[in-house]
Amino acid sequence: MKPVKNLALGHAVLVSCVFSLWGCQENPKSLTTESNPPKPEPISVAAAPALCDPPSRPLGLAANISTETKSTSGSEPKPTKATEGMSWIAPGKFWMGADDSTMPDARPVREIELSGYWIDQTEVTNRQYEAFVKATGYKTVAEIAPKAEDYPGADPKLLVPGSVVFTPPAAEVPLDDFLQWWRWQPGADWRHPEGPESSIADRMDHPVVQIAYEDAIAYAKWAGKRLPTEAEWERASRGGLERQKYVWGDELNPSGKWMSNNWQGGFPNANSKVDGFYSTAPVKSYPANGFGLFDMSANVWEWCSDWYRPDAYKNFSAKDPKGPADSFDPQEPGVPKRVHRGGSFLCSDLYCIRYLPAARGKGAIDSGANHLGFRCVKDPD
Ligand SMILES: [Ca+2]
Ligand SMILES: [Ca+2]
Repeated sequence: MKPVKNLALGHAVLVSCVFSLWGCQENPKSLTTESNPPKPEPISVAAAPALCDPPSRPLGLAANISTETKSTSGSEPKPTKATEGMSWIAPGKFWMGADDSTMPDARPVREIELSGYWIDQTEVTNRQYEAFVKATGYKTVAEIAPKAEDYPGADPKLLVPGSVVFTPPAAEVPLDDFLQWWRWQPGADWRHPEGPESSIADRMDHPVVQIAYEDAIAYAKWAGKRLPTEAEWERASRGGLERQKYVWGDELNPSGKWMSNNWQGGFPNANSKVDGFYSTAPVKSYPANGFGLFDMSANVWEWCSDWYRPDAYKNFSAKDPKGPADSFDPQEPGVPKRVHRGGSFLCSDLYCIRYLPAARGKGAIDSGANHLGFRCVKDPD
């Protein structure tokens, strides 16, 4: 199979983004940690960076929980080989979004009706992605060098295959500069999530990462599936609960347990791993939600098919919304972005608390990272 690299954007957005963020400096390490950094404090939405997006506080929604509107029509289609490992989400309505001032892009809260669909119970794993690559010979975006003609003025030494990798600083740093913990890493790709010296050999049941949007699309087509819309993803994540803070309910640690793989301790330098994992965890390491779905909160962010706009919900269709017709991120105008959902192992109460069902993320379509993967959905026959 011919490697897919036909998006005009290709690596352009990522690399140009990286270049612009680094001020086109040849040595991004010149952006060093302050010798005496102030104690980190949650930063404002306005100051939020692009890669982890706005931090926010817990939703604080009232506990007057109602139950999701159940399906009133149709019966569950019979599982087949094609839907193995998937849960059926029956036709029905749910409340989408959050009335929270720290997440203005999740407003207004809307009642949305969805047709039924199947959804993967887990994030796509390295084992599953390897099967796809072995069957097709597919090469991911991160494995293909950017073309010099696409990057006038770029340092040729940086025009090599690679991706973005989280790298913790040695000490506390101000939280308004994500270049303190993100770096461009030549040789980073899905087989080498943190760079050429890293491996997935002991992570075959972890979610695949370093996946750009077109890499997720290519897998989904091969599997006879597609990416979820944002509405499909959010309804599935809520597991039948309505307006609760977390995908498992309204309490962060029921019975003292951590219910998802996020980040505890000081961000970004001191992960105490109270939940058991520093970076990705094997899928199904935490309890499933009410729909039998795992890791709908954190572990890795997941691509959705919607273009990202902060005002998307205002114009959502009441039934089966597919998202806006184009993309606009005020933080990076001109960079086409699709929606990410669910948060990741980097989500912290101190920074980027977005392992919440209503929280939205977004990313340049050609940009993978080592905290970004996906899962698929499938329409009934
Ligand atoms: Ca963790
Ligand atoms: Ca996830």
